[in-house]
Amino acid sequence: VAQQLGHGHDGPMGTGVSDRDGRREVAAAALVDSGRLLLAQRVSPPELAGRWELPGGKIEPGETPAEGLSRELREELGIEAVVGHRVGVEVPLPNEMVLRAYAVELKSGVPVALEHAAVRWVGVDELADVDLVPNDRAWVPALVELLTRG
Ligand code: 9L3
Ligand code: MG
Repeated sequence: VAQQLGHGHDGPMGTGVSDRDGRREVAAAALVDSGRLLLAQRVSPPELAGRWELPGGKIEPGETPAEGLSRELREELGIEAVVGHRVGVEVPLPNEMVLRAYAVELKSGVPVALEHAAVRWVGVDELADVDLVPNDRAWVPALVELLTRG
């Protein structure tokens, strides 16, 4: 109810949209097209720069996760996308945030690295060798399944 009314939890980083437990969500896209997964190479912070992630970002107050993730993908990659079901485990982040992945389908456009160093498509056989950001590594088994079974 709190989220529907737009009254997020006031955490240490300020007011934001939050779930039942008072956590702000970061949503990431498991975007699969033609049997390959889209990865994006981070430029910041320094400890994550050069490593690969599922693109996405913080859900803003008043947005559903699907709306917020669609916005992030428009901003970061210049694409229109359809956000589907949850994928893999949820990952606790510092500052009362939680990271969740969603299966995403490309609706229109071609992904371009507007806020990343680069983007790349990887097949299931390449996934284990990618230098993923630590937070996203817990998703590898679920991503393998998504790429294998669709
Ligand atoms: N994060 C981790 N894995 C991801 C994404 C999209 C984000 N796949 C972490 C990095 C930041 C925080 O979540 O600490 C917010 O993400 P962003 O706004 O820097 O993309
Ligand atoms: Mg981001």
